[in-house]
Amino acid sequence: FDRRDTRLVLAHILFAFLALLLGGVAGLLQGLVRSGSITLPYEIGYYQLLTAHGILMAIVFTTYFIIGFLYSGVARTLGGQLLSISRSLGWLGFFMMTAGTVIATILILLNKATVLYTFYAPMMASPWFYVALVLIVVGSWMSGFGIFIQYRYWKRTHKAKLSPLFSFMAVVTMLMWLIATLGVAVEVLFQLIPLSFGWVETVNVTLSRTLFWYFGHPLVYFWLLPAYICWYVIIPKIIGGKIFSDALARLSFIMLLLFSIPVGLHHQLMEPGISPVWKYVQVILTFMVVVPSLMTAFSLFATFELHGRSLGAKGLFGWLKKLPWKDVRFFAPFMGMLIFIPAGAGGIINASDQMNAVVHNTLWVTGHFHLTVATSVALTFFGITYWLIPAMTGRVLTPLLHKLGIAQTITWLIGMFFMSSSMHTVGLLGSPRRTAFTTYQDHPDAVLWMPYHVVMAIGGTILFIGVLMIVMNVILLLRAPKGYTEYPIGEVTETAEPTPAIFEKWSIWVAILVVLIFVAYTVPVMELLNNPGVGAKGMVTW
Ligand code: HAS
Repeated sequence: FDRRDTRLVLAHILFAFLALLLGGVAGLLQGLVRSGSITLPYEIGYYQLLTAHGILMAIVFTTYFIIGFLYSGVARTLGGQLLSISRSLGWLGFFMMTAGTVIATILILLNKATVLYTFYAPMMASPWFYVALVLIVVGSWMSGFGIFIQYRYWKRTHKAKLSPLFSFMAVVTMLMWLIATLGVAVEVLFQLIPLSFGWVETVNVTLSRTLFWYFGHPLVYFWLLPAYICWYVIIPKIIGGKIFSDALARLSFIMLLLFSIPVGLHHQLMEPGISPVWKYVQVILTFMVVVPSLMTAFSLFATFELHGRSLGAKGLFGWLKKLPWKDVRFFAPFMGMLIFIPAGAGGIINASDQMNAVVHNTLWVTGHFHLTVATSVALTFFGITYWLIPAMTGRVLTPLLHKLGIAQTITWLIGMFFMSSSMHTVGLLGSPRRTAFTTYQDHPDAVLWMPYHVVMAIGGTILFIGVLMIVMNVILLLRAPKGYTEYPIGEVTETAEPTPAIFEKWSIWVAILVVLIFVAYTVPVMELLNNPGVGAKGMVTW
């Protein structure tokens, strides 16, 4: 790697882990408050810590890690180094996002932006918090443009050639991000900033939530797709196998691009003001977005099984024994995949209207996203870190680091088992999400929830140890002995069918996506704009 590229990638990855550490402290504390184990000093609020936890972990850790990882893979697969314009855009993005993150974090710590990571109206932060969000979003666009430019240049200089799978997937990820963030940009610029500066008296609250979820659902796929890049492209190489099918992998990414945006209303199924017909349409589209994940599962099983059988594995599950269990680069992401099976099943439950009525706004939902983003995605990102840092810095992943990494993964799984299973269970018993310690005047139902909350806090404490372990491992990786570590990029099996060129006809996919978005959103948004009953004044939270 070019040293200048290493610097850019490392800056993103290390900033991500700093955010994980700070977010972890906030997460631990809010978990202990929720279970009634501690009371906070200096008038620090539960919701304040919850906001810090959500923003630092779900937005900052993920976005920085993703951009760093994508830049590394784009540099590696598209010419060996970044174009100087792409690198400059990467740095511009980094500094804009960092300025935004620092301002937002300070405001949250000052209790002037206690609006949770889903910052829609009517809750209202200091206007500067929204300005900070603009910096974060526009900064991430700059990084996206850097990736697009590198890809365009490669395509122009390699006429009629299929782009490397990694770079294709990186482009899909950033394209989806760009189109999805338009919704939140409109919300911030036309609703939240005018409301918080006092330029308008009221805003249309349901519209604010709809614009947020137009962005909020693809946000979760923005986290997932880089994990899928690792599962499709990196893992086959690490286990010594091959990618099952390039065409299938690209098709699943195109489907994720098309169906991850016009589905935001499945977060608003229980909300009045939106007609059931449009909720129904978006639920159908939600079930469409499940299909590429099922294709991913199929492809991964095929990769594992074909590889195992090529090594002589016998019986239905004999291939499992041939997987490199002692290699943390495989072990951590594999555990992420395994957990994604129940996590995804939980998502399908959420998306089903009647069952959503049971789980919506309960701790079940919190359990769902701690399995998806905080386990499947986080463990995959940790698994990537173990080879990415040494590959970028010219160091080796020692046997000791493999062991420490596996210990970290197991700690994470144990913590998450306690935390997430009690969240799912107590959610089904009706315990609300996002509520500070309360027994609702000793109501028998609420008293019944308390033991689960204590188990959640125990799980959260184990997870915090997991955060400390991964941060320690990152430091050890930076100081590992000098040497060579491979950047693992898989090859496709010889028997796979050729990839149709249509997958790279971006204008077609973007046009279909725009049509789908208009179909899914035009009428509900028109209805909301014409509904005067949904205006509200901002609720100042500070
Ligand atoms: Fe979700 C709420 C529906 C996936 C994250 N979701 C959330 C929230 C977050 C989140 C953060 O419809 C809360 C937002 C908030 O604060 O209010 N979700 C879904 C559906 C899916 C889904 C249908 N969610 C995710 C992913 C996330 C994520 C991924 C983060 C990364 N979700 C919902 C709904 C709500 C929701 C409702 C709103 C709830 C409410 O009422 O508020 C699907 O995409 C899931 C599809 C996944 C699968 C699994 C495929 C399995 C694979 C692994 C293969 C394993 C192998 C290893 C090969 C079908 C690919 C096997 C080895 C062996 C040895 C067996």
